[in-house]
Amino acid sequence: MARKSRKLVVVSNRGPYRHEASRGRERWVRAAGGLVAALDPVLQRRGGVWVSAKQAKDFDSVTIPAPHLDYDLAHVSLKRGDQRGFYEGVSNAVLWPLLHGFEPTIQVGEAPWSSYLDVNQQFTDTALSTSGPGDLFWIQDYHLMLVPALLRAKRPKARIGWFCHIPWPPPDTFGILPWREEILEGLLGADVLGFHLPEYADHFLQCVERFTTYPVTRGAVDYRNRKVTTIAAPIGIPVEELQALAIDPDVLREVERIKHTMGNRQIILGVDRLDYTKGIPDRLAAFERLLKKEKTARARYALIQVMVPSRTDVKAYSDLKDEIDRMVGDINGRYADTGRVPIHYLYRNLSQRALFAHYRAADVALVTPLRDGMNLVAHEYAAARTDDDGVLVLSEFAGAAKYLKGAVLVNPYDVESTASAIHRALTMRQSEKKERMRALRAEVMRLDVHRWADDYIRALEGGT
Ligand code: ADQ
Repeated sequence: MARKSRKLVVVSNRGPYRHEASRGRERWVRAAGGLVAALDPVLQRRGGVWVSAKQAKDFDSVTIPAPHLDYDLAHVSLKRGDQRGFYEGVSNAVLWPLLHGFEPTIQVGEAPWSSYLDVNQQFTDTALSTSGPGDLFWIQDYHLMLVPALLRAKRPKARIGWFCHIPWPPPDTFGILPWREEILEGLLGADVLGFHLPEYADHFLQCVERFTTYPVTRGAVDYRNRKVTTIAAPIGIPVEELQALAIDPDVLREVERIKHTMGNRQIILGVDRLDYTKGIPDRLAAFERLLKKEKTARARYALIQVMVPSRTDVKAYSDLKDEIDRMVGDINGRYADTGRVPIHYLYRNLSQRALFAHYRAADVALVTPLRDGMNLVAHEYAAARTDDDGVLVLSEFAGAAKYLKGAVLVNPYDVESTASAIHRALTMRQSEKKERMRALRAEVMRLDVHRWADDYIRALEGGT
């Protein structure tokens, strides 16, 4: 495959693959999550190197050629204390909730900021050692917001981009951070800062105006004789590859098996990384509401909730897992009949094939986060429905809601109206379903991830 001349150096906390070797056998396991789902196909097509933190079972070496990958992997080895302070203490306990606007849960005072600094420096060192002059740096997400300026200090002429996979809040929320100026200075080391929505980019620029003295004009910051541009670059999925997967004969056989297992009930599907931003308890409450108010619902509808474990060492996440377990048990206990339970609950990572069989089998997909940068499950569901069937019920607080016009939009905090929206989706006329799904699919195709990456990289290369 033809390679572009400038090497792409992607830098993110979590890498795309975990290398597992035990008893002489090697296995590469792809990480679940939106960032990897989007960037892996981009690097597979373009080549380059992906720098990420070493996971427990990864190789120690700096650059590893993985047999099935068209790009290299480079690892940063973090000390356990640094990993805990940077990842759990700052990134997960403070930055993640704050940037999503979950202010009351944030414990800023105790956060080990020095680990965040150290780890950002280590990522920078590895990125420098795996690259040469003229390469393009593309830093990902809120874990690494100081890397752009640290790279700039060593390579003043480099082209450096950063992409924010999650929302960016207004200044009143961002301003809670004691390190707000350091973070803004860190990011302003980049040439291009990308966000899913124009609204997030505007919020960022408002923060620059509020907390620094650098002038902002027409979407860009004048920063020490450089221009730092912000762009709205909505992420997508590799549509062609995923559409092909959705009509693979093995997948279609699995679709039949799933439908058969559910009897003649309509299937409602939820697919999420376990996270409090995804609104899973509120969704379960809405489903329960539906079971309660529609007398025949338990005979007609079933919910399949697939949840991939995430940040399992963090207390807020294990507490949430307990809450969800309890709710599922409670609802099933209340509404099950012998041989028929309302909620089928799968707590594990599914293969892409299995996931797509579920999308294809589902009459309704429930994507109801309380706040989400974009949400690629919404895109994947539409890509899977090459049959123009199925209805997407989508939270108005997901970035995807700004783009995916064929969805039924809901306020996930409003349990009653979410229950009504689910019911409406389940009983929608075929002609309306088709019309909505066609509109949805057209939009998902327009937002293809390869186009997202091409547009971003063009901006990063300076429009050349
Ligand atoms: P995430 O919060 O990880 O990403 P999202 O965009 O919803 O979220 O993507 C989740 C990905 O994980 C999807 O590709 C999905 O297929 C996969 N997945 C979920 N459950 C799974 C399971 N049980 N088994 C296997 N795979 C599973 C962050 C932001 C999002 C943003 C992305 C990309 O929070 O808002 O859309 O980055 O920028």
